[in-house]
Amino acid sequence: MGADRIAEGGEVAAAGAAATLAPGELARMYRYMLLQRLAEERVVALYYQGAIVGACFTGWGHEAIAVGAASALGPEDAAATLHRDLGARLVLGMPLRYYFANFLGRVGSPTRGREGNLHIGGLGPRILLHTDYIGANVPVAAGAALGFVVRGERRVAMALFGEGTLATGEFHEGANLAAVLRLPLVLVCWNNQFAYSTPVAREVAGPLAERMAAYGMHACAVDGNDVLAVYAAARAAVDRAREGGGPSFIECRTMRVRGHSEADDASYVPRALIEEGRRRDPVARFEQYLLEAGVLTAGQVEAAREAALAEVDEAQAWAEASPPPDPAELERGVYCEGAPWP
Ligand SMILES: Cc1ncc(C[n+]2csc(CCOP(=O)(O)OP(=O)(O)O)c2C)c(N)n1
Repeated sequence: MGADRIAEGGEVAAAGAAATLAPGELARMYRYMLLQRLAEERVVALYYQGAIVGACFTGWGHEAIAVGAASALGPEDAAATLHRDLGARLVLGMPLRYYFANFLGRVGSPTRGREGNLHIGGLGPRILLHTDYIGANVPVAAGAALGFVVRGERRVAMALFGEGTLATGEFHEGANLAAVLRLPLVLVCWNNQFAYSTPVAREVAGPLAERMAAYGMHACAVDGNDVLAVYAAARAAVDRAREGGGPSFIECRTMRVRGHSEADDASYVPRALIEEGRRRDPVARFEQYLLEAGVLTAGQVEAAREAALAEVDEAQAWAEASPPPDPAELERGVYCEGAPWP
């Protein structure tokens, strides 16, 4: 099966997507991209103030991928997200309050303040538990897709992950199983050029989409900084999966414009690459598109930004009002409480 390629930049697909989306849906995608950006800017500021108890990761520059991909899912579909996918979780219904409570280590988070990072579970049926072990969220999502098929549900599972995932054994097992069983699975890869400090050419030989087409699944590459291109590719893949057409792989090309975490200055990345990535900022690009296409006025853009900032303020204040965990609770939830069997 040859790679079902979308032209570099995904302009044609993006234009098609824009035509099918109502202005309200475009504005909704913009709102989630703004929320991810502003919430992460706030958490980075809190990190440098010493208020964050763990490591600080962001999906800065990945907003188009997280929001574009998740927006293509139906109301019953599920996704296995990772550390650059805050926007996807928000689209799928995670309250922003949980994001702040988890980073601030407060009991209001689903981890009850015992995880100062992004490993938040218990977020309802649409968001699969964050699997920190790189590669492992692909077989988890493939298993969810298999469960949907076995139960006769017309649901689709999605996994989002970095290109570093393609160098793991778990990725191969999950992708292969999905291709062989033609599972309703959509693999969304954010190729941000580096897996921590390893450049993509040292992780995977050859174009990613060609490799994935050889697994026996549909594969394409899109501009990951263009939310409409990501949405168009994801929407086609979700529709195909739901109709029994099997799994798809979407390479979303982008650039990691910060370190792996805030503890990393990314000194191993050529500055020109980072600067070029920042020039292609997905939030600014979508904002410009919405203005030029007459979807939003400058006043509406400003209002959207103020509303998103107010949501961020509210979520942070809610988390700060939540107490830190009681040390007596340390072992709660670690081991099985009560007998799970009769
Ligand atoms: C199996 C495994 N090895 C190492 C790590 C530590 N680790 C977390 S993220 C990461 C880099 C992953 O690269 P990529 O998926 O390309 O995403 P990036 O974080 O570079 O954007 C590493 C090595 C891990 N979580 N799991």
